[in-house]
Amino acid sequence: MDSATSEANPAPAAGAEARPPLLSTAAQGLKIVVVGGFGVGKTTMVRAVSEIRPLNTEETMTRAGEGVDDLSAVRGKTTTTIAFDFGRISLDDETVLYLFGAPGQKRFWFLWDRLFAGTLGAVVLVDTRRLEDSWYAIDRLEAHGTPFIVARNDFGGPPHTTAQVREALDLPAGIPLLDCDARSRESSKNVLLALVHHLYDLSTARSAPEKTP
Ligand SMILES: Nc1nc2c(ncn2[C@@H]2O[C@H](COP(=O)(O)OP(=O)(O)OP(=O)(O)O)[C@@H](O)[C@H]2O)c(=O)[nH]1
Ligand SMILES: [Mg+2]
Repeated sequence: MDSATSEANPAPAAGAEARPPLLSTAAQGLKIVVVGGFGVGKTTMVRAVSEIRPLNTEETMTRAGEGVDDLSAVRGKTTTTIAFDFGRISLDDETVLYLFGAPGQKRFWFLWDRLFAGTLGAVVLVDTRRLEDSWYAIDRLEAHGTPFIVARNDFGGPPHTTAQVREALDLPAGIPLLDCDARSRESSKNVLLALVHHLYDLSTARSAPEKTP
């Protein structure tokens, strides 16, 4: 990696305003993390949906990473996240999501536990060509008790059925699994909406009065 931190943040996604102020009606801010293995599209997703210019801590990958980083499935990838990505999206007049994209390389995984502090929910991005790369993310979230959903990012991998992906990830039936294209604002926003609905369902189930036998 180069020693200089990249400050070349790209412009917000097409359709996003340059820097809209936070709505005065915004009543709840939810911290959400996007996790998953190396190069599954975490930074891409935060960039695609953020309505503010996203903060990215990207470094150029150099030959120093040879033999350490497995680039076989991410040919053409030239940068990697070394700390985290940050973005913001207003889902409606009241709900604002603060998005944190985790670094995917193993040597930065020690940062994850800090990143999970105060997190209400997570998106686990997976690439079906290498599902095993996202096992660690699921393990950590389960250990933290952080609710999550899984989004299958479309890299043109093998056409696994949903059941096959669930089995490979050992995913309980109650955890939503959906398809997405992290490069698309609309598709990524749908993933975040699915997560918020999942969080809402979980909190409704928790607050429902227990049935007496
Ligand atoms: N075909 C395809 N390519 C994608 C998709 N999402 C991201 N990419 C590409 O995949 C590469 C990796 O994306 P990143 O967003 O850097 O992945 P990351 O998970 O943040 O990577 P690390 O931070 O290094 O772990 C980039 O070149 C993206 O343009 C997708 O849905 N389909
Ligand atoms: Mg990244």
